[in-house]
Amino acid sequence: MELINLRSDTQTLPTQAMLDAIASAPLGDDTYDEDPTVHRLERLAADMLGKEAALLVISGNMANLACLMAHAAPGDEVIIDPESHIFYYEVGGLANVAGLMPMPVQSRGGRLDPDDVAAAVRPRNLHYPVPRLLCLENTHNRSGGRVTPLELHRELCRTAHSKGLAVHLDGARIFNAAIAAGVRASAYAEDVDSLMFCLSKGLSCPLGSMIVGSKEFILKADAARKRLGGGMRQAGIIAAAGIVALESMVDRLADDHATAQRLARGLNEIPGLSVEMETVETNMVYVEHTGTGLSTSALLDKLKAAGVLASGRPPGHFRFVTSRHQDAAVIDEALDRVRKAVEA
Ligand code: TLP
Repeated sequence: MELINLRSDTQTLPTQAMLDAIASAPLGDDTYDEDPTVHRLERLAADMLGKEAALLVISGNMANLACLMAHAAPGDEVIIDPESHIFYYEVGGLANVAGLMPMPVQSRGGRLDPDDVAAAVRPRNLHYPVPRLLCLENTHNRSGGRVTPLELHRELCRTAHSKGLAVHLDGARIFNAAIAAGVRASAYAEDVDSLMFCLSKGLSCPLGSMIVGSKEFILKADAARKRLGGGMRQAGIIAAAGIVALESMVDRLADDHATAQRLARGLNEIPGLSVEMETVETNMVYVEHTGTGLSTSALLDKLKAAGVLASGRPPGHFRFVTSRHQDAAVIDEALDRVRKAVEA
């Protein structure tokens, strides 16, 4: 029995077109700024997002960290949602590598309230760290891949800028957000000072993330990347797959949203499981399983034994993420296996 892997879109494998592009990419030393394939990818990414410049980074985690370091100095304050990936899942790099002070502001359904953000920016006072940055995340992972509508996003940026803060957007899945919102990804990039997105999630690259911003900002992010040990040499082998992703894998993300809907509807028909349909806006499905009476880890073990992989979100929840590896037939097979596992 082949496992159906719905743990994350980070688990996607490169396409044949990517492997072919990797094999034939012209290469050079990127630290000398001489890799032509990296140049092509960085130009393409900057143009697609409507920014002056772009930088290829090895991971989303490093890209976020390099942006934090480029925006703020140790001791500065960052307004950030405690449910954001940067706060929750990046090993505290914000504090222990960038040396920044988090000022947590809770989002609801992945959406920050501009009034909460404004209230969190304290006036200058000898006792306070200097607030420098607002971090946003779209789509928002821990709320189930939810989308911040463009109008709200713009208002948050206006609020931050009016208080003298820069804005960084963790747009690991910005193309999912843009497709769901029915706008171009560049509309979300327009008002932020930096945006990072991942080539390695639904876009299916084996690795790589992009930072986009002004030329001046990208120079600072480049220095931060180097300081973090992320300077690369013949990085064109990564960039070649990234070019294929940006040229041919973006529009198909809509298919992953459709399969997530199909999956969510089917899960709601399985006794003991429930999905709030309004939270399923992109390719993630957060499932409440308290009705099964099982702990999250016990349920995950059962699902695995039945041939389906999920990620735990205890207490009482697990997560499925759809990708190009699951069409409607695979989703139906997954639902069948989940039903049998839960009923057993
Ligand atoms: N998210 C992963 C895990 O780390 C949780 C996943 O499976 O969803 N920003 C956001 C919003 C992300 O979801 C992720 C990865 C990252 C940044 C980090 O990207 P990588 O894994 O490339 O460092």
